[in-house]
Amino acid sequence: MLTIHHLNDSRSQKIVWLLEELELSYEIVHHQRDAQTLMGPPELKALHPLGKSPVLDDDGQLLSESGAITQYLLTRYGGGRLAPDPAGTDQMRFLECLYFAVSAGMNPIMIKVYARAFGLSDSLMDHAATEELERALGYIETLLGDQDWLMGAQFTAADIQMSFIPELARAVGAAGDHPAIEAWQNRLYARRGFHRAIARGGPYSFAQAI
Ligand SMILES: N[C@@H](CCC(=O)N[C@@H](CS)C(=O)NCC(=O)O)C(=O)O
Repeated sequence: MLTIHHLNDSRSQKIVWLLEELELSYEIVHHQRDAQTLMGPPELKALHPLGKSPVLDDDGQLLSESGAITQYLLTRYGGGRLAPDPAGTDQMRFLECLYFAVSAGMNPIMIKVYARAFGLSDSLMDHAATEELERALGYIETLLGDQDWLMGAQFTAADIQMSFIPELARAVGAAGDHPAIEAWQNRLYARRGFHRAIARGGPYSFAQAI
C-alpha cells in the first residue's frame, strides 16, 4: 500500500503528479503549512527525522527526498514508463535532470528564499544566487530547445521533477525570459495527469499558465 505525505503548496505535489501519471493506487495524508511561518506541522516532523515533505510510505517503510522517491517509484512500479531505456544514450541526461532538479537547480532558489526571510534581499549573496539561478534556467532552456519535453518526444519523470525550478524561480521573482520553458510549462499544465494530481492534492499556487 502506497501513501504519500503531502504538504500543501510544496514539491510533494510532484510526487502526487508522478503517482497519477503512473496510474498507481495510493492514499494521501494531507499536511498544512503554518500560515505564518510556512513550515510543515509537527506531525510531519514526527513522521521522519528529516521532517520534510514529501515522505512516501510503502507498506510501512518510509522514504524522504523527492528525487529518491521518484527513482524508487520508477524502479519499483514504473515498469519502464516515464523514463528512457536504462541502457540507452538518454539515460545519462535523464539522471542528470532528476538530480539537478533537487540540488544545483534548487540551491540558488533556497538562498533567495532565506535571503528574503532574513532581510537580505538585494544583498551580494542574493545577487549571486540570482546569477546562479539564471544559469540553471538557461540550462533548462537549452535542454528543451525546440523539443516538447526534456528528453525529446517522450514525456518523463524528469519533466515532472524539473518543473518545480521555474515555478519557484517565478515565486522568488527571478523567472527571467525563457520562451522554451514557458511553452513547456503550458504543455505540462495541459496534461490530464497534472489535473488529476491537482484534484487529489488540492490547490497548488506555484502552477500558473504562462
Ligand atoms: N530535498 C528535499 C527537500 C524537501 C523540502 O524542503 N520540502 C519542503 C517543501 S517544498 C518542506 O517540507 N518544507 C516545510 C518545512 O521545512 O517545515 C526534497 O526534494 O524532497
